[in-house]
Amino acid sequence: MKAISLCGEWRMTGNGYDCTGTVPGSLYSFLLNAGLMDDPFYRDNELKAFELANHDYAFFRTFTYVQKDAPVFLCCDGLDTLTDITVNGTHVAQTDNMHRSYRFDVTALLKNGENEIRILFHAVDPYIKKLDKQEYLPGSADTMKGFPYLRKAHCMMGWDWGPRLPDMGIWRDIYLLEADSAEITDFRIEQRHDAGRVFVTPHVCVSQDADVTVTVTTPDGKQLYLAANEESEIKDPALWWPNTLGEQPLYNFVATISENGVTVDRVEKRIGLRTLKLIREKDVYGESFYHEVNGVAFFAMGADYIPEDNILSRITKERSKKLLLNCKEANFNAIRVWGGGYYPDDWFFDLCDEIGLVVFLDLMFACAKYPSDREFRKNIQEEIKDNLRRFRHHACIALICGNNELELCYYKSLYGKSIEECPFKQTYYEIFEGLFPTLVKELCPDIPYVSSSPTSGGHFLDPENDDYGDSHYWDVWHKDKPFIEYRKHYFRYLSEFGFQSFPCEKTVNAFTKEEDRNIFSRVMEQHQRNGTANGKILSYLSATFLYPQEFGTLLYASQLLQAEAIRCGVEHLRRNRGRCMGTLYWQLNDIWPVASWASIDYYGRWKALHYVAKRFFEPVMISCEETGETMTRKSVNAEHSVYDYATKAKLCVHNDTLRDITGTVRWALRDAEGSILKSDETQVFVCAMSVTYLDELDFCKTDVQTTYISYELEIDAEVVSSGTALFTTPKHFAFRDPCPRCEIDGDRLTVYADAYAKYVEIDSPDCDFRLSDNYFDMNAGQKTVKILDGNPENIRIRSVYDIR
Ligand code: BMA
Repeated sequence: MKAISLCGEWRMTGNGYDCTGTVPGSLYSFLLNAGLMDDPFYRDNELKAFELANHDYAFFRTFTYVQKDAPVFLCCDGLDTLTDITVNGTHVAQTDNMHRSYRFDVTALLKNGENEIRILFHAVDPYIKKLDKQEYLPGSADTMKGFPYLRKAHCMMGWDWGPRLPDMGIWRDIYLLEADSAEITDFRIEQRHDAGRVFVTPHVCVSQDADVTVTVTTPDGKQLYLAANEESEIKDPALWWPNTLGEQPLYNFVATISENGVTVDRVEKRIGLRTLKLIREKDVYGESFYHEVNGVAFFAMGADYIPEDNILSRITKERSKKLLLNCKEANFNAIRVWGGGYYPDDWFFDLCDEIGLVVFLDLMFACAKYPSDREFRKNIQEEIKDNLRRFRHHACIALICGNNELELCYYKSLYGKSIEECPFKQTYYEIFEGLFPTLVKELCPDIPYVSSSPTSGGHFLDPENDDYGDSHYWDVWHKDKPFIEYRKHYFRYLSEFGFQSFPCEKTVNAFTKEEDRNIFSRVMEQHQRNGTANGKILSYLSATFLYPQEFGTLLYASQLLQAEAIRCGVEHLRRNRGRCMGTLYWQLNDIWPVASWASIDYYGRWKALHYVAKRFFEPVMISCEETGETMTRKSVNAEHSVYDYATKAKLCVHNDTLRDITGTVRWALRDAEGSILKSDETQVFVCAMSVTYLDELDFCKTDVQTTYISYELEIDAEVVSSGTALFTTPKHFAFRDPCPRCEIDGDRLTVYADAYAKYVEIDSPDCDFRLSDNYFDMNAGQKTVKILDGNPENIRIRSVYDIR
């Protein structure tokens, strides 16, 4: 088998444009690189860019080919989306699914010498509009009408955090394949783990008789020969573990086939030796829902991932690597790939294997009703097969999920008809509870499947039940509930919950002019896609902080609200470890510069939440469940002139590591200066993979406006986790000016504060840098952090005191 690449330089014409560009590439990438369009992310340029995509464009190139006596296939790993393909003027095929890999026989069409391939891409908006007029398919209202008709990443057509930029083009590899020999048509490695021993069976399928060889290179570089289609033992197996639980050793399997002693085809798969199960067993609460790796139940900690850019060719391995390493740095062990985007590239899964992030992987169906015809069914069946085959071997894949929120949307009659009378019900069963689990069982029997996220087990049986399956909880945010509302729930595995914030000033400056820098300006609202979100941010702000006079302070305050909300949820659920076994917050990243639920913005800048996540996902952590006057309030908008509160604090030590720990917990009740009024310390022992509560502290109605509690956990003479808690809202606390300042010494940055300082932010308007910690609380004194990258200059430090 010989592959001849057709990537590289192509020409594109249409709508009066004629330019060249690089494939993989698209309408927008070609026009941007040729200087023929403005940055679609700047101000409201999205509208002009949308208009550009309302025309058809032809992508074409010539190539030299030397004819041989063998069949030749045109292989397209990603065509986005509606195409007509011709080779030397003869029509080859029409395609309509960007998620599929197509293979067409072009043997009879190629000639010796120069050939031409031409792919005509059709505008999607008129196409889906027309179909939608015939039969309306409801779905997310933020997305172009009719989007469910098209097998194109839904969020390219708009979402409640993404613009409508329905780009088109050749977004993955395109090549000719000369089938002049036998071919490896399938290669799957089955594992069997038995009392510490590991056995593997490499299943190799070939197109015709040939000699098959399978080798494996172990993580320490040894090469072993294995028999194809037979079980062999891997001696001294090095097991793969998620981040923070162990190492990520990988074994490289290679299947080769030869004819007359010459290698004619070769396929490589890198795997990790592990068992990774989803445990769903009836228990006192309902039914468990957790991952078990190598027999060990672990608490999943991470966030939901969306595509990193609207212009797909800009999503590179280097860029994803940076993002995923940022997840590792924030102590993630899991990530959910959300179903409204696309199936990630091989290298995305490679990175998750290497970093140790277990992947909760949605199939690409989200918030919509889909067509019920046979042709659509066939199309998605091929799509799922292509993709399962491509990524099923990865160590990181923990779970395949049929869709995002379909069961929930229909259960809640979000799209009109109640589920009883919904004609889509039958289609839903057939696809998500019939076809897909069958395909998963057939192609990757070891990977657990769930029909939807969230679900309580399928079949429209109360998908919102906290005690069964995974949950999406949005009452905090979409229903304006206060943060502490999280404490009323004990989800089994919370795979979505979120809170929006604005990106920092540097990011806002990149897409605005000075006159736009007001959150209600036309440009800022263009970059805020959740209709009521700005009002919500202001409402939560009014419940929490003083009114910020400056635009930049408002952005900062919004990030603290977000960090505080998610911290409140995660710490509570980690305190209930065992009953709850996972928190994946919505959302990790952005597709463009925007106000959103992300913890890392489009430019890769960490919002306060990402730094705070690093602390609340720390495997060994101390947290505080405080009760004070804020905690008894009914809702953010409720009357709060009368308080009925207790001032108590329950400290909890979390140990999500495989070893037991002993340490010292210290707490202090302090005044606003940071001076200690009362303090104590106690020894703790916490078993591996468990939590321990300390006795409740009762401060008997201490003055909530002038006192707060600080707490820390010390292990082996090192403070490994610490924090502070107020007994009132920050806006009602009598903060003193901490006069923060700092000194840099090599890669160390030391902050000094004269009084208690909450959510200390160290940033610069002029440059980007990353620190080992930021947005932390300080009792008066000093704190040193490490500069991880960048060169901090013109540093500006602020804290909650400055929100006024
Ligand atoms: C969830 C997601 C997304 C959405 C988010 C915020 O339910 O699945 O559809 O962006 O809510 O509204």
